[in-house]
Amino acid sequence: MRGPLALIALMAPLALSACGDPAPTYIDQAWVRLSPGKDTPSAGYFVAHGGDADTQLRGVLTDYALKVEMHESVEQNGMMTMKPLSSVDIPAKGTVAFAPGGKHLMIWGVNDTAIGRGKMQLTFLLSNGDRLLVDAVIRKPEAAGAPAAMDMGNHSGH
Ligand SMILES: [Cu+2]
Repeated sequence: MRGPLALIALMAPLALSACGDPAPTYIDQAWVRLSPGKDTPSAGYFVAHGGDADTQLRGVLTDYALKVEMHESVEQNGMMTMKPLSSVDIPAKGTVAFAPGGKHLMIWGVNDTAIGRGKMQLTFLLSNGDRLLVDAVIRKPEAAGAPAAMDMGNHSGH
């Protein structure tokens, strides 16, 4: 009986470290479609990749804008509107895309320093306590390759 017990004793720390170090949730492909006017919000997009465990995105912060909200564009009675999201599920091993016409970030007052650099750091807050720091590329309206509308402009028009 000594053999198997010794083996188990050796394996236990390995199993524990595997448990304590799961594949993390991560964010990539982050970009911001800069609003053409200072008074209208810009829109932000990214892709969240779930790790080994389910989690939720609870919010997004940045030092480079006045305010960030999570929104979803939805069709209601044939009209596109958007509603704020307080949290978004990121299932284990799943992929959640914030993309034009669907979920998006609404970003007010992107600051000139970030615009000059062409990128801004966003902090994604997860329900498991993790904070993910991600650089989002800032695309000027004329370079975004889309008519200046969609997720920008006033809040009713989408
Ligand atoms: Cu919005």
